[in-house]
Amino acid sequence: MSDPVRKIIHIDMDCFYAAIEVRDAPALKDKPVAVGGRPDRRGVLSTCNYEARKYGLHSAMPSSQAVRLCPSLIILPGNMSKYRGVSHQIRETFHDFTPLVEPLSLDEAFLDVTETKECQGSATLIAAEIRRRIFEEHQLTASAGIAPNKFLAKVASDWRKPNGQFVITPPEVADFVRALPIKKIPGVGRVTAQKMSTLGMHTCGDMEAWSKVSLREQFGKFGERLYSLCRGVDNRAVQVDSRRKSLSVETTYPEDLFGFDACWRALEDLYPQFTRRFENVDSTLPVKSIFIKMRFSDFSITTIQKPFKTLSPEVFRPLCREGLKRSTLGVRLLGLGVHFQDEKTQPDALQLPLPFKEHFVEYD
Ligand code: TTP
Ligand code: MG
Repeated sequence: MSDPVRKIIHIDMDCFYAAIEVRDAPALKDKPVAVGGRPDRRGVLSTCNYEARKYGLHSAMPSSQAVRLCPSLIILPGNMSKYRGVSHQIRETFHDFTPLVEPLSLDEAFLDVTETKECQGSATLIAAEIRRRIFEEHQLTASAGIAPNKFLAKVASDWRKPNGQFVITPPEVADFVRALPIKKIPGVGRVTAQKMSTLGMHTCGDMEAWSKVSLREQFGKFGERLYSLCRGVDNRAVQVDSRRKSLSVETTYPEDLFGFDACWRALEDLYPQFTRRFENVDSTLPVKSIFIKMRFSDFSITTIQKPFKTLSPEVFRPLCREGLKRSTLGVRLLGLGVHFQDEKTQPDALQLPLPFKEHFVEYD
């Protein structure tokens, strides 16, 4: 017998950190507001409200560029413990509807409500009720996607942002994915999208014409996943015990990198992105090891790791040297990150200092 059709909700808070700041300082209402680092200290925006987005501002934009585009921008330093507190309370609300909750970061989670009896078992009504409660209890808005799997639910939660929800019912899946631009697929970044475009793939419908073997040839292991996703298929379960095993950031480069200097410069550029993600992570697990990932031009991957002692850009330097010894080919992708300790082992292992704490989902 085949499994019943699942009902998955993806909830994502709207401009989460900024929304909390505006809520707590009513004078900021209707003003462009960001949370992030100072423009004079090479800071970047963690996020900004929708008022600021009208000026083209977005997460990870250098704050100096942001104030040039929007001189009236108010940048606040942020308060992680407050955001964490709100996040945990919102999760409690999710648990009133299902035990199957998988938090992805402080402001996002998947819920499997296939067996939920509340709201006549309607996932659409459950999502609306959760958003209503979040607003009533926290004066914050959330957006939701409702679909038969995680991939589509995540795409759908972006469809009516902010403060909206969008449902994709099973009979609508085929038409929806056929028209879906490939850059909406989580894990497809700028470089991959560009490559797909040169191959004539602009929508999932275009990609459907490709065989699994050809997609694998072009995109490595990710190609196999793309084969399923472009058909709207994603069988991943909502994982309740989603204690993070690792956290990393990675980039595919428009041109292959050759030699230590080029790779090292690229890794130094990646490092601040890593620390930012770390700050948003909700993990209290200690770090076990640090690692670098390299994908060469033939798509082979190598990972170099060593036990964690301390965290700084410099500790990744010998790993970079080691990785480059493993191939003479150009490097098309670099990643760096940490593995977390299994909770059962070494409970007294080192904790990371506070500036380096959680969040990131890798689809690749
Ligand atoms: P997002 O959900 O990506 O963004 P958002 O909630 O601010 O806005 P949206 O309405 O588009 O969902 O991220 C959630 C929080 O994570 C965000 O408020 C701040 C933090 N964050 C960073 O610190 N750095 C980043 O690069 C990103 C993308 C998010
Ligand atoms: Mg959000």
